[in-house]
Amino acid sequence: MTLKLYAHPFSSYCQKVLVALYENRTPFEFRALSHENPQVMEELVALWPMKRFPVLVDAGRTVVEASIIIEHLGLYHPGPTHLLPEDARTALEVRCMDRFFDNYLSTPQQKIVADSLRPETERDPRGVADARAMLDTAYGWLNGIMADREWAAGDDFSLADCGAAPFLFYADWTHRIGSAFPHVIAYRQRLLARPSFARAVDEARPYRPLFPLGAPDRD
Ligand SMILES: N[C@@H](CCC(=O)N[C@@H](CS)C(=O)NCC(=O)O)C(=O)O
Repeated sequence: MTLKLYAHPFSSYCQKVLVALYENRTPFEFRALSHENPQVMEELVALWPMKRFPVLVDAGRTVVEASIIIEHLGLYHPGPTHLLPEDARTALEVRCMDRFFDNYLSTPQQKIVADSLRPETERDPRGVADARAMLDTAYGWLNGIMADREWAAGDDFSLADCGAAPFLFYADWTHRIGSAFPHVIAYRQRLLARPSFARAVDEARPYRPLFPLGAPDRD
């Protein structure tokens, strides 16, 4: 086995890569980050001083950033599910949607959660209000896009859906997707029913008590 993934099962960006690995049943070694095993965290920091995860090591080569890891898997370990279309123009739409989910769903969602972990005196209410407003704007835009699409970039499950799955999952827990956005709610349900993501969600269930805002009793 050449692949090692440094990751935590409850992390959204790690789930993004896990969905890609599970889609193609790609074998890998899960280097689970945990307080009980500081050596794995030390390995991660040595590989990637940014201390962000997931990080993939493929036969000694370090690959960082979830989207790049998924593209790397497609190039070096392809499987039946092509997460990046071969046609460059179709691939551009996939990458555009992937950027949308990272920048306008995950980033504000993480901002809200990270703020809740700060001491009261170091909180940033304005930043949190802006993040909530951005999530509402993102839900509205995505609702229009998903009105006539099954998956984020059209008919085929892609890289963009790998990120959309965990990001919409946690965004809804953080800032509820209102009934004004039925196409986003339906898309989130389709993602939850996708076996690759359902597996990632199930594997992360034991960690739900760790969700800083309190995990809702659903999903
Ligand atoms: N741009 C990175 C973001 C990765 C990221 O933010 N990962 C989170 C876990 S979901 C993390 O490393 N958190 C640790 C920290 O913020 O210290 C990617 O696409 O992989």
